[in-house]
Amino acid sequence: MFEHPTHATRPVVRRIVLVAAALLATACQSSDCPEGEPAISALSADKTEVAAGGDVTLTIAVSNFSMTGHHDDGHDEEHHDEGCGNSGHAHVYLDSIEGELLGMALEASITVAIPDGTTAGPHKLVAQLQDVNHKPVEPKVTRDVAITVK
Ligand SMILES: [Cu+2]
Repeated sequence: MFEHPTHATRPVVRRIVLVAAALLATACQSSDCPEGEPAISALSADKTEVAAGGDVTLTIAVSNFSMTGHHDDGHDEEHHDEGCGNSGHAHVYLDSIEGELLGMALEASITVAIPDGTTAGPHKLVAQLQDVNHKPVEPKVTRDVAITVK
């Protein structure tokens, strides 16, 4: 008997969907596209006191987030897919996210310079997760570490 054409075409459609899913998975490895709520699980500085103009090296530990970079870092083009989610980098600000942007961390460690002229006393270095377009990950993920400027 004549079989309705949709019965014959359905397995082909399913195969195309599977191939497309496999290609997407290859273009964006699952380890680079973590799921779940992204977080900065730890933020530490290599020193607690620093002179204005001096350097501080921060170590940023993240969970459910992949440090893949951003759109204009000149590498890692395959990760510049909006659909990848939970990937990007971290901004480091002085005192608050409205404060001066000191640097962009593309990996777990970043050295930033405390600006000349920063007033002596207690300050904070604030790290915030950003997507590949330098937009804060929503809901916003920030963590700070206290430093004293001498
Ligand atoms: Cu950025």
